[in-house]
Order: sequence, then C-alpha cells, then structure tokens
Amino acid sequence: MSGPSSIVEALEKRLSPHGLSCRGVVRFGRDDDAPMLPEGGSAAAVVLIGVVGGALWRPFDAWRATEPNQGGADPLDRWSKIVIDQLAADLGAFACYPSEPPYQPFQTWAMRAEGLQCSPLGILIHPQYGLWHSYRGALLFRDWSVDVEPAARGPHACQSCLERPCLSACPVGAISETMFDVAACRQHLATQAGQEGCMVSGCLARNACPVGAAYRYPPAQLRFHMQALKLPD
Ligand code: B12
Ligand code: SF4
Ligand code: SF4
Repeated sequence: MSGPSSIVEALEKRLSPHGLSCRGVVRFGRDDDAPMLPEGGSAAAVVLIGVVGGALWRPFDAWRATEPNQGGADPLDRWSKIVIDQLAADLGAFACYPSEPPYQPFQTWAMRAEGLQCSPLGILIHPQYGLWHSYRGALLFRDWSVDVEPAARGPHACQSCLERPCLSACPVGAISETMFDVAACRQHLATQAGQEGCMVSGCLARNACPVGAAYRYPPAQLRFHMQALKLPD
C-alpha cells in the first residue's frame, strides 16, 4: 500500500494476528462521491481491510471452533465484524462491510487504492495475488491528514494471458469476456456434478488462473466460500 502513515502501521499490527491486512487507502477529494457517515457528513478517507491468500483461515477457523453452533449463519462475516468493529471503535473510525446493503463500492475503491483491474470473472486481479484476495471490511475516517500517493497501475495481468484458461474451465460456460452467467452457474452447482465438482474444489474458472497460484486458498477455505455463496435467483 502507498504512503507511510502511523494509522496504517498501527492497523497492520492489529490486523496481522487475524490474518488480515490493509489493502490500501483512498482519500476522497471534492469531486468524489465520498461515502456518507452514520452520524452525518461524508468520509475524508477509507482504509480497505482484506485478506490475501489463505492467511485468515487458521485464525478464523480457530475462533469458529470455540463458538456455539460454529459461529452460526455467515460466521466469516460475524468474525470480521467482531475484529473490525473493535478497531473502528479504538481509532474513532466507522466500519462498513462488503456484504451489507446498500453495497459500498469496494471494488471501485480497490481499483483506486491499489490500481487493480477487473478479470473476466468480475473479481479484481492483483498482479501478485491473482484472484486470491478479497475484502472483509473498511474503515471510514471523518478526518484524514496523511498524504496518499496515487496507486501505480501496471500492465493488466489478463492482457498478457494469451490462453485465458478461466474462459474455458467452467463446465457450463458461465464465464465469458462480457458477463458472468449467474443462472447457469447456480443451475450447475445444484446438480450432482456441481456438488461433487465446484462445490468441493472451488470455482474451476478461478482455479484455472495461472496468476498468483501460490496464494490459492486452502481446500477447506475454498469449500467454505462455495457453501457461503448466495447466488441470486
Ligand atoms: C453482489 C455480489 C456478487 C454477486 C454478483 C451478482 C451480479 N451479477 O452482479 C454474486 C453472488 C454472483 C457474486 C459472486 C462472487 N463474488 Co461477489 N460480490 C458482490 C458484492 C456483495 C456487491 C457487488 C456490488 O453490487 N457492488 C456495488 C457497486 C456499486 O460496487 P462497485 O465496486 O462500484 O462495482 C463493481 C462490481 O459491481 C463489479 N462487478 C461487475 N460485475 C460483476 C460480476 C461479478 C460476478 C462480481 C463478483 C463483480 C462484478 O464491477 C464494479 C467495478 O468495476 C461485492 C461486495 C461489494 N460491496 O462490492 C462482492 C465481491 C465483488 N464479490 C467477491 C467475490 C470474491 C465473489 C466470488 C468469487 C465468491 C466466491 N465464490 O468466493 C463470486 C465470483 C463469481 C465466480 N465466478 O465465482 C469479492 C471480489 C474480491 C475481488 N478480488 O475483487 C467482493 C468484493 C466481496 C469481498 N468480500 O471481497 N458476488
Ligand atoms: S486466466 Fe488469464 S484472463 Fe483469466 S483471470 Fe487469469 S490472467 Fe485473467
Ligand atoms: S462455480 Fe463452477 S459453474 Fe460457477 S462459474 Fe465457477 S466453474 Fe462455472
């Protein structure tokens, strides 16, 4: 992430035991559509908090094992809220979460914060981590005085990927250059082949990407995310 900041350094120290990390800062300018704060007014900056590779799996899984009912419904969201709400309270910031409607533009923020670009799957590809990273929350700050350098946007990883294996790996062709066919994916996942394939191994299109293969989620985490996936009708 760009720009040294004592807030960011303090955050990294607090996040790393949980397998989480700072995924960039966006400082909003006058022309930006800055997110509103619960107490009124708009945010001066947002710090993205996310996960890279399988780093969160052990801390999360250990927490889940101690919880009644294995953490209940959406345990990863619950765990993320416990960790990030506490940080927000300590830092005088406001937490927001990617799965909470109205959806905040996490991917737009990430493109700005780290110069990331979109893959055919609809998820952002990172030059080092490939498709194996995501966001667990963000901290909105009313005041932010630290300079944030604009993120460098390198070459798009997908442009130098000549074979584009993500486009041919899906057994029902749900991934194309232009869209993700949610209905085709949902129908396949409900079949026995889907239950024994993608639901166990993770999305075959995502798995096929050669970028950042070393950061692929561990098998238990891949299964967990597939089971947690709520595909709309
Ligand atoms: C709704 C949603 C979905 C829906 C998409 C429905 C649809 N057709 O639009 C469904 C349920 C299908 C979905 C699926 C997945 N999602 Co999703 N999803 C979201 C969510 C909650 C909201 C998206 C949104 O509307 N944002 C609001 C607009 C205003 O935000 P925005 O940043 O300006 O807009 C961007 C998106 O709309 C994106 N976009 C456009 N078309 C599509 C299509 C897909 C499939 C996705 C994922 C994104 C996407 O492009 C815009 C930026 O250019 C976001 C979290 C969030 N708050 O953004 C996660 C999010 C985008 N999803 C994510 C992930 C990881 C997935 C899955 C891989 C889940 C899994 N299995 O693990 C799959 C990917 C599909 C696949 N091929 O496997 C991550 C992506 C991380 C990254 N590296 O970019 C996010 C950011 C959540 C997170 N916690 O990090 N998702
Ligand atoms: S397989 Fe190639 S085109 Fe598909 S997401 Fe990975 S780098 Fe991009
Ligand atoms: S989860 Fe399976 S069916 Fe859905 S897009 Fe990925 S490969 Fe295709």
